[in-house]
Amino acid sequence: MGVLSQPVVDNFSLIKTCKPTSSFFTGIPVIDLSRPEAKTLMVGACQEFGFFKVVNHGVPMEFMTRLEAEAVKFFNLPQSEKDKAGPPNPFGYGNKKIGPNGDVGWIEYLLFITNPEVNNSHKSLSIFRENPEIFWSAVNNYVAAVKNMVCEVLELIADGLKIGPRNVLSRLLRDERSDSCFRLNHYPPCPELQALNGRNLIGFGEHTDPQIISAARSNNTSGLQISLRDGTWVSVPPDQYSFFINVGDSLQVMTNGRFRSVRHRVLADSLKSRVSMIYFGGSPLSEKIGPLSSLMEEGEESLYKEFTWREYKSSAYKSRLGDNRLGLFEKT
Ligand code: GA4
Repeated sequence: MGVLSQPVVDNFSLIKTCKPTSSFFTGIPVIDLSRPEAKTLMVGACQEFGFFKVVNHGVPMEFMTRLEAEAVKFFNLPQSEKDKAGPPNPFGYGNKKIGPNGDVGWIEYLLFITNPEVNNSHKSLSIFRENPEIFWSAVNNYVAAVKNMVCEVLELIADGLKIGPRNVLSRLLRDERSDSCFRLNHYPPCPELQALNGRNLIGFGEHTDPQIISAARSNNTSGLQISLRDGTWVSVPPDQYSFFINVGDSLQVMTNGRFRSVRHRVLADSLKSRVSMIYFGGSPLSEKIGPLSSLMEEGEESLYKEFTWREYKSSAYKSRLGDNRLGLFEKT
């Protein structure tokens, strides 16, 4: 893929920078979905990192390349055309502004709900009126395949945790009321970066994902970083053929803190465009998010107050990106 055109830079002094970090981290667990040890390795990875890479995932490469090409086509449109698909409140096209509370980054994106029955606002995005079918079929094929793969991951996790039923987690994503969403991100190259005394520009600031689990695929450009248990930031080597899975806040709560909702962020590159596509698997809005009873040891108490996904989500949308959103729900 070629380098995409750059959106006009009005003011990037608002966008944060960070110190350059070392080379690629080589310790990210790689899980082969076709191997019998996958479930055990996954549980270990969710406890230690809240993050792992999946290979042999069964999602056709063609779905990834087709959707990437559609995304590139969209992000290459003139700014005035893209703006017609915004603002993202919460779904639609966004440029630099992330969420409703003043966060900004070196990014433009499209955000969608994946269950149009829940909210079909995105169908009316004017930008797609002329030839929406090709775009939506690329999105729908990709999302359906990734959702299936993520459900398989959640079933392996249930097996690995030795809890039943096997679909105790995946049923939440398969539910037609599942409140899942999907985003296409474009991090344009930022040549001015070289002038920042070697500092890096933040594309998407550090945060944890509020949902149960997320699956990200990007082109071959680096930028994603995760925070390890000791707080150090490490760079994830890009791999366009694989998926990176993140544990979200909801799964941390459902495992009563056994799994770690991983803090992550994306840094902009001075020369290369980064395009990523992320599926966020969330539960139905009315679902109570709490520790799975089958997992709790005798006498073990929940670390969290009771809440529904609706309550957590509404609290998340009142927060800043980098806030510790679960903090409000921890028992004192
Ligand atoms: C982080 C995970 C997903 O990208 C997202 C983000 C959402 C947004 O971009 O609108 C949020 C962010 C995310 C967490 C806190 C709130 C909401 C921006 C923000 C400041 C789509 C999501 O569900 O939560």
